[in-house]
Amino acid sequence: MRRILLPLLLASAGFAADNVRFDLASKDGTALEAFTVTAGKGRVVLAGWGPEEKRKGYLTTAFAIPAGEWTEVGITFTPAADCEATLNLMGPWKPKPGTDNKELEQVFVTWDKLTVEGATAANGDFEELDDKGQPKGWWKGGKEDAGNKVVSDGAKSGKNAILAWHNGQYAQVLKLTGGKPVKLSVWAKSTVDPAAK
Ligand SMILES: [Ca+2]
Repeated sequence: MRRILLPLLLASAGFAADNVRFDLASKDGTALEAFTVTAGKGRVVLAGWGPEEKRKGYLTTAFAIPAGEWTEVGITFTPAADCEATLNLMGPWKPKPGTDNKELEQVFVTWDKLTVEGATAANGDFEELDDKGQPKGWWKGGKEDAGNKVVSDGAKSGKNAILAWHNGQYAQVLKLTGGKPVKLSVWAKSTVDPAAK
């Protein structure tokens, strides 16, 4: 039994130092099953919050990547039925000390080069911008001054990438086919050393 438990405990300790996160949630609570990490050091689990009936359709990830290096992170999963799911490129939930979890640190993540197998993602490279300078096919979440934005310096591919955090995301809706595995890969960069968290 100990041989099984020890690696689990170590994995759990690594999770506490995460600096990258994206979420994927089916709109109607359709189950997202057989999920596992395919790239990067991290984990994917069902949400432990929100309405009980929707948790089986809500995947949340946590990865620990080296600061300042573009790193591929990814997961695979299979939707139980046809559904639409919202992909949220964001950042880890990190409350500011002494705020009773009401205020969060802005742990920013730069994102680029999203590729999806088994479904179609729009503008995964963030190269197509609309007349407001926002990436086509994505919507910008959070308050107007949240600080999430397109960045044109040091992208992983092409010219543009996006900067996001927990309360300032970029999201898009993916149409998924029941029983068809989806493999999602995206590149992330963090300015925060995972060991510093
Ligand atoms: Ca790009």
